Amino acid sequence: MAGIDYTERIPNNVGLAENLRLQRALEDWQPKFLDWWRDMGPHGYQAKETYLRTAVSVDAQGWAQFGYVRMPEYRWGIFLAEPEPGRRISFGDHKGAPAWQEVPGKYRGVLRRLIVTQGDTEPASVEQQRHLGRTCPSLYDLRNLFQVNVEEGRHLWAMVYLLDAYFGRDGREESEALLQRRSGDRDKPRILGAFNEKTPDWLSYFMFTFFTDRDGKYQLAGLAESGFDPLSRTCRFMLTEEAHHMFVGETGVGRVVQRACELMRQHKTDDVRPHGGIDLRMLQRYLNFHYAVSLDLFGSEISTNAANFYTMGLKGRFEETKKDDDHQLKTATYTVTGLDGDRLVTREEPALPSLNERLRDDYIADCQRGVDRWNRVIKEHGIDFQLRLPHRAFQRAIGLFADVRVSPEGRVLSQAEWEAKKHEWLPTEEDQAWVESLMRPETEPGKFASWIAPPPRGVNGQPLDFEYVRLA
Ligand code: BYC
Repeated sequence: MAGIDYTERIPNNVGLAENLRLQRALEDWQPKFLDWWRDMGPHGYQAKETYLRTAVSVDAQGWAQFGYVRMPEYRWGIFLAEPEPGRRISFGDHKGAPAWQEVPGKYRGVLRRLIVTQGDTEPASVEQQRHLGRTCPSLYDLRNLFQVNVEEGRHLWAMVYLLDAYFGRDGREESEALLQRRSGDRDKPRILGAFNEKTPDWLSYFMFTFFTDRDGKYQLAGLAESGFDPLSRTCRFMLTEEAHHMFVGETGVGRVVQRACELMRQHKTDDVRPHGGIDLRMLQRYLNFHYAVSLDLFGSEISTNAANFYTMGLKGRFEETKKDDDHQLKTATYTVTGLDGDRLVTREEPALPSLNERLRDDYIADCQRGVDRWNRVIKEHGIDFQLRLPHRAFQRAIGLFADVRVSPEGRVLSQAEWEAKKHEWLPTEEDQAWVESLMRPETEPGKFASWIAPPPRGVNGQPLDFEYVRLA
């Protein structure tokens, strides 16, 4: 069961060969996916061989193998984590009942919406990143970008499988629509805000994979608790792949920090720009932007949707089964930050509608751990500077703080104060122009652009000067 059948047109461990209706639906969708990939996938590299990992089983150990692949020939497939025998729903109104193997009729619409929202982010991120190849800081980074891209493509397959297998005709229509919306398109945008922003350069990309892919981790973790067992199993396997995406973000930003520190020490200056680096204050502005956009992805602080998803047993908390409470939360409360006039205050709110905020809190703590690791690098260089996560109310577009201006320290500001200061807090046009000017491709094996330190080791035990992408 753990093995994946690669002799089939669509590799899978869901017994596709025995389900002809589903097989036909997916085989019909496959060429449309490939058309989308060719149009919207990594620009300029479709014919190049890249050293990629492909899932070969869903075991915790040894689930992937590495080899050269041209991206359009990547074996996108459908892989679910092993079933847990006798699994029961662990939260909400149906707590204790056997996990659903079919969609519960009364929750069909809500569940479909959740799956579509999740699915929509996957192709969106590929679209956002499609022009990055031509400015890669190294072949190592180029390969990591393409690894992330093909896996986001596979995550789209994961959601399309659920739609086609369990939602009949409207599921198939949603599968088509996932290939028709476009990141940033005025008429057919992607569903969630962050996925319509541009990822114009590699600094933005590393910030995106650190902050926005981490939202993916927390949302997938909530869906992995779902009472709808096929969703739970597919999300559990997606999380295995997701870990690499966050590795790319954390080490990517970490290497930019390291390079800035090296240049600061070497040239005894805070201004590393003349030496081809990205200075720490600019890095902080990029961090502020990506963090705020990613906080928005958790939805409103007080949300009846979130309460319903939970009560219905569709989306749980992070590590739901490890929590020691009644898993129904009807009388529980949760501390939520809100506004009282022009002051930020905390209040006890009913726990159920506060579940978005609770997941956001788990996420913030995780982000902080990453920022602490970057700050350790700065400290090790003897530099007196710390990167900081801005206040959760800073620069928000969704939820309680969408209509106020708040400083990174958490002070509510007048519009005039905001206008006077925002260039210190968010990437300026000058910053963007500087970062853009650094984006020159470095494609010689083992070489790295001026603004980023090499990683400590290569991919899968290969040396740093390995030919991770064959450009010839
Ligand atoms: N932008 O009660 P509310 C990933 C909508 S990332 C635009 O506040 P709710 C990945 C919301 O849809 C993980 N619209 O929020 C990362 C709702 O609209 P409807 C993606 C937004 O519903 C990197 C209305 O506002 N997965 O995997 O409690 C690379 C009121 O909603 C936004 C998921 O998100 C926004 N930021 O929670 C690749 C999991 N926020 O329905 C991949 C599935 C809210 O009234 N989604 N709205 O028309 C969910 O669990 C929930 O839909 C949300 C929102 C957490 C997103």
